[in-house]
Order: sequence, then structure tokens, then C-alpha cells
Amino acid sequence: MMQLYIANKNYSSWSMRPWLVLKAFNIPFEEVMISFPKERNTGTFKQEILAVNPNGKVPALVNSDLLVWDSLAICEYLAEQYAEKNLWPLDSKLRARARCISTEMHSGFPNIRNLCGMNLRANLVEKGAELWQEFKDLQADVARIEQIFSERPYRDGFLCGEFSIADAFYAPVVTRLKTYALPVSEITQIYMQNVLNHFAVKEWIEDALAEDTWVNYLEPYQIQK
Ligand SMILES: N[C@@H](CCC(=O)N[C@@H](CS)C(=O)NCC(=O)O)C(=O)O
Repeated sequence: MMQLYIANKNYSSWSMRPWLVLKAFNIPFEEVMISFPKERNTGTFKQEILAVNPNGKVPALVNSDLLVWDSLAICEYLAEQYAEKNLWPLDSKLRARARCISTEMHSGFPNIRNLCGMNLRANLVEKGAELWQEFKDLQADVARIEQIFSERPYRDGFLCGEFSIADAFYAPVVTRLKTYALPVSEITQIYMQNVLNHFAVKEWIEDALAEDTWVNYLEPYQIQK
């Protein structure tokens, strides 16, 4: 069986993407969680992941003697291996759009990613309001994300119709919009609910809430209680 190496579900937005795809499409896999250390450059995280993945990062998918070590490459590999499951939309125009928006997320949106790190256990509403006032670039990232969300084919559906890899790529950003309560339109809030109500997203979040590991360098806005 394939193994997916991930880090803490509370914090690891890159791990979340392929994990959601595997769960959402009912693909059997074994999850291997390697915890981030409490302080940067301590603990055994690096040593453990380097033993599997010379890139030293999660997520990493191992299938027998094959290693796939990037979230988008993992999803592409799964889409090829399970072609009948339509991990990308079946319709070629929607598929092209799904790939465009996924790659836009993969290589873009640095402001929301850097300023509003994923932290599912946290409530950072006040910090979100401060960041929103202070950083116009954060507002610009959210405006573009909202434009993408508003262009989905059905108001009550996902980004390109049925749940696809594209939704898995935007799920971490949906949680950030919620955690930091960034001001978004009603049409965005409907999409956020669609994502947050998806069974795979719910399962990831439940697991994250059950974690108790505190990673100091991923907690710029809170002190440990
Ligand atoms: N582009 C990579 C990014 C992977 C990445 O940055 N992973 C983070 C975790 S969310 C990581 O492993 N960080 C640990 C480190 O850099 O030491 C992907 O999409 O998989």
C-alpha cells in the first residue's frame, strides 16, 4: 500500500492537499505523520523525513520503490494511477481551469500564506483584522482568491463542478479565511461552507483539533497557555 508522509494536521497545509485527495477519492493509503519540532532545527523531524525524502519536506508519497515529493506532483501521479476516478474534472475546459487555479495556488499567494499561516486550532480574529488593515498585499491576494471562487460553475458546488484536486489545493486557504475571519463576500462564504462540510476536510480538521503539539515557530501570534 502507498504511504503518504505528512506533518502535523494543525499546521501542515502542504500535507493537507494530497491527503484530502486520497481520502475524497477513497484511495487506500497509509498515513505516516512526522511531527514538526517544538523549536526550529531541533528534534528528529528533519532526520526522519530525510531518511525517506532527500528533499527534506512533507508531503511525500512512497509507492513501493517510487518516491513522489511534491504536493502537486503527488496529485498528478494519483490522477494518472486512478484515471477512472476523475481527480481532475472530466470536461477538458474545466480540467484546464482546475489545473490553472491549482498551479496558481501552488506558486502564488505569498501574502496570505506568509501572514496567515494555517492553524486549525487557533482563533485569530483580532490578529486577522490587524493584518487586513496593515497589509494591502494581503487584501490583493484575497481579492484574487475571491474572484476564483466566484467563477465556479455552480454556486452550491466546487471550484470546477465536483470536488477535484483544485478544491484540495484551496482547502487550506479556506481554513485561513475562517481562522483569521478575513472579510469575504457571501458567495465566498458559501464556497467555504461547501469545503468545510466535505467529509475529507471534516476528518482532517477533527484530527487536527485532537493534536496537542505546539510548534513555536509556527505560532507567531500566540503564546502557549
Ligand atoms: N512545494 C512543496 C512544499 C513542501 C513544503 O514546504 N512542506 C513544508 C511543510 S507544510 C515542510 O516540509 N517544511 C519543513 C521544512 O522545510 O523543514 C510541496 O508542494 O509539496
